[in-house]
Amino acid sequence: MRIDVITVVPQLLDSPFAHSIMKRAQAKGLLDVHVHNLRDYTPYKQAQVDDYQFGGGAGMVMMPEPLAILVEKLQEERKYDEVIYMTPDGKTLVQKTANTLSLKENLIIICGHYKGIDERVREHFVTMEISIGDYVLSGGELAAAVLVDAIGRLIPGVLNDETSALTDSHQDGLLAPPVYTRPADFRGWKVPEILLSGDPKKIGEWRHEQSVKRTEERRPDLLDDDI
Ligand code: 6GU
Repeated sequence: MRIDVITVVPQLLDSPFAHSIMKRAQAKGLLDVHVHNLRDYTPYKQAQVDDYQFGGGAGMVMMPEPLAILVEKLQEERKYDEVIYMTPDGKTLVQKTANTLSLKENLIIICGHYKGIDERVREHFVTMEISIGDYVLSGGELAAAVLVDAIGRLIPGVLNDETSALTDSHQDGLLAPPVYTRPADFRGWKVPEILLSGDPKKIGEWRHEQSVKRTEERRPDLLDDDI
């Protein structure tokens, strides 16, 4: 999968894709992330990419032309499945969306900054608008990093048995069960006996019970959703 991220602050995305699972996904050739500095594509003087909003009001708006130039250039090079705009007024990201997007070939992700992007770009280029939760970030970059990570780790072949996504919280609509490692007795705090039993069926049942219990206690809303 190829992901093209468009931003006015590319430095914010230097680290998130350079380590751990995102690094491995790229090293394996399964994920190809390209971060573009929008300022390299503006036709305006002094690398200008934003301007005052019509009608007045505080905050700058990202101009349509640099975005149109870059998105169209990319679209001439290959076909994109989605042009995603990261915005707090988008649809809240959930695991199901990450699962669906992980099966795509090519994605463009636009990070908004300032007051956001000119509405005409949303109307004519953007196909999907995603938020990562009901709070406001200074820009879409950190949200884009979250989205790329959530998608990237699900690309077939990225995770192995050790890091399998199948047992993640949310993957089956439930929170993950508690996990333990050595020592079996730490300061008198003991690991649940059943996990030491060596009985995979019993352990599986216990984990499922724990998942349901945890979800009921912490996120009862998840049990009402039919996902
Ligand atoms: Cl996608 N962008 C910004 N700026 N703030 C957010 C967000 C996105 N998702 C939640 N808050």
